Amino acid sequence: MPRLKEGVMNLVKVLKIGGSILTDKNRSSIARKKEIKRVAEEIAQSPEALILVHGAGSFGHVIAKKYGLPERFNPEGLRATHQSVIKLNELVVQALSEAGADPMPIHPFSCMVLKDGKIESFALEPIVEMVKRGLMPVLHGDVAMDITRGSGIVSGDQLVTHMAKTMTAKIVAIGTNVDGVIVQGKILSKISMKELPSIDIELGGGSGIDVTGGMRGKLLELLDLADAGIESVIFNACRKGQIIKALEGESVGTIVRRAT
Ligand code: IP8
Repeated sequence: MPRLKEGVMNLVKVLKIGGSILTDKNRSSIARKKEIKRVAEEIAQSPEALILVHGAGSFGHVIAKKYGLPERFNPEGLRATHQSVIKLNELVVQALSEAGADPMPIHPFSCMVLKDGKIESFALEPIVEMVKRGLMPVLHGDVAMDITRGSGIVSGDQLVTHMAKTMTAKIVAIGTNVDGVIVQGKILSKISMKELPSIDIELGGGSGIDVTGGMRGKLLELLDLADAGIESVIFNACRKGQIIKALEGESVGTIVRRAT
């Protein structure tokens, strides 16, 4: 039996790797295999108490849009999108395991429900047990059942904030393909809810097709998390070495902090 890692739940780290890093966001279901391998190798160097979430990229957004999700309840669209994001998750899990980590896939569609687009409940026990036994849960943006709307989409960013809050994560790092929150050409070193109104117009939707709100959606999730007392960092995971730095709490990108 694997040894129970005492105290590990006090050290939980939640890392998200955006779908635009792992896939070509404009072309349906095209994985960037070299990038997946590089990202996996970096993550495998700092795997302790880590919960990994990855975006859906073109394995999710393009297909969801084609079927009119999340606005329409469409069983075929739900199934096709879910099966597609699972394929990306398999590639990530495989790369992590080849890099020497002990990843386990978690498909949110089967273990959570939304209410009005927000996470209402999530079966966290398996994730907690995995972390305690040294396994790395690997979750992804997914379609989900919604108790008021029928169905919806749960973004990787929602999963990150939900897990970071419920597990009081020590480190929350969001890897994107930009250097952080950029306003008037400059990377902000810090941002809080107070600054949001003045920069709102500049927050584009990100590149490619995105049904979950791009940088703006991401920031809103993280600002809420910051106001619940958990800081996070948005950084560029395309730059070699940044993932490890972010996981070790070094300064990379923009820190999302509580409004003072
Ligand atoms: O890429 C979106 O997750 P995200 C999930 O983390 C789907 O925003 C199915 C489009």
